Amino acid sequence: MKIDAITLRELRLRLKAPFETSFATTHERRVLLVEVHSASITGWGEITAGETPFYSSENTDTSWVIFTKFIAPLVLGQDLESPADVPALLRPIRGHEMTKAGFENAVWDIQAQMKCVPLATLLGGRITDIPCGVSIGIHNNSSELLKALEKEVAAGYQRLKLKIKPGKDIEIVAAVRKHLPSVQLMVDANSAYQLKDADILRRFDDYDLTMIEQPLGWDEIYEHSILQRLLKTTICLDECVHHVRHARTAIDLRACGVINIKLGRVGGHTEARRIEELCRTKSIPVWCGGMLETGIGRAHNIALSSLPGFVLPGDISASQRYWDEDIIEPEVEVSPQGTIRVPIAPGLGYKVRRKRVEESTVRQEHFRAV
Ligand code: OSB
Ligand code: MG
Repeated sequence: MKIDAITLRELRLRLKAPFETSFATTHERRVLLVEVHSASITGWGEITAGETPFYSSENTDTSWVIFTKFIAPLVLGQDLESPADVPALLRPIRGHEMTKAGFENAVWDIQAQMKCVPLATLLGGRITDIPCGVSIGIHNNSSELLKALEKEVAAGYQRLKLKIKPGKDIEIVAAVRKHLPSVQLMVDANSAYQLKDADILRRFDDYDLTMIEQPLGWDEIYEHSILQRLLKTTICLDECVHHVRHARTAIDLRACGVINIKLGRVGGHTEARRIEELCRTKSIPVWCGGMLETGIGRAHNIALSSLPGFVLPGDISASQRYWDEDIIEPEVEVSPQGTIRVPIAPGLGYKVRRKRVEESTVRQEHFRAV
């Protein structure tokens, strides 16, 4: 498939409600969408970088620069045999996984459409209804938090993930556990603790959490291996894992018992599949994380989650939890059992609401092969 042209857009999309983590509060997303044109087919990808460099070094502004100055010139006019060739093509660019993934995933969408199969099938997916959880931002009012959690459980979501930070941790988890004694519950610290906080983190062992996500430094696999020996609760790594070699290091050091695979953070479907396969062979369960994506990023997450290693509920929830109106149709919906049906239409399996995309676009650049 020849890469004939690309359109890069920045969209502004207001979240239905602000989302607070240990590192930032997001009110409005600045999302970059990648539209790749090959002959008469259009594929879509989303760059999942945040607005700030507080989750990872990438952010909307660095992604724009890396894409326009380095990725577009490298890929335009290339004739690819497979989307799995994209990582080698982009290898000269170090890091910037989320930016690369925006392009690579669009190429996967094109390949699935060319073969007239759902993207999930092209990736090797077998799960037809993926289990879903929700990620709940830090709340300042605990009765509001409990109400929000009840609502999610009533909607069917199979597990709750609470964002935590120092000072907003043990008491909150204790209150939630008392209120919802049997729910699958986990916490995500987004690297807000240090090894010297091990005594605090050990107190989570009393609340039957399915896991604690990324308590320590964003690039600290080794210290997580020390912490894991001190905790009963399973550690799940998020920020630390950018490729399959990080995953292998973490597993071999016993730094975690679970890995959150985020498509952007690992550079796209090719690397995500490698990590899924490694984890499956090593009996490490995985789940698909989220980055407050629009429907396009969400559709890619759903396709990825159909792979057999994705046995735990992911942070993939309904469009309506994030947006008044998503940019795809149908919007992503969750069944009363807390599952999302993997679409069976070719490609991403959702239509892009072009009008909504265009209305939300604040800048765009078009690249054409010469
Ligand atoms: O750590 O998983 C995270 C959102 C932005 C940045 C990091 C994270 C998150 C989430 C939200 O937890 C997941 C979602 O619902 O998209
Ligand atoms: Mg996380």
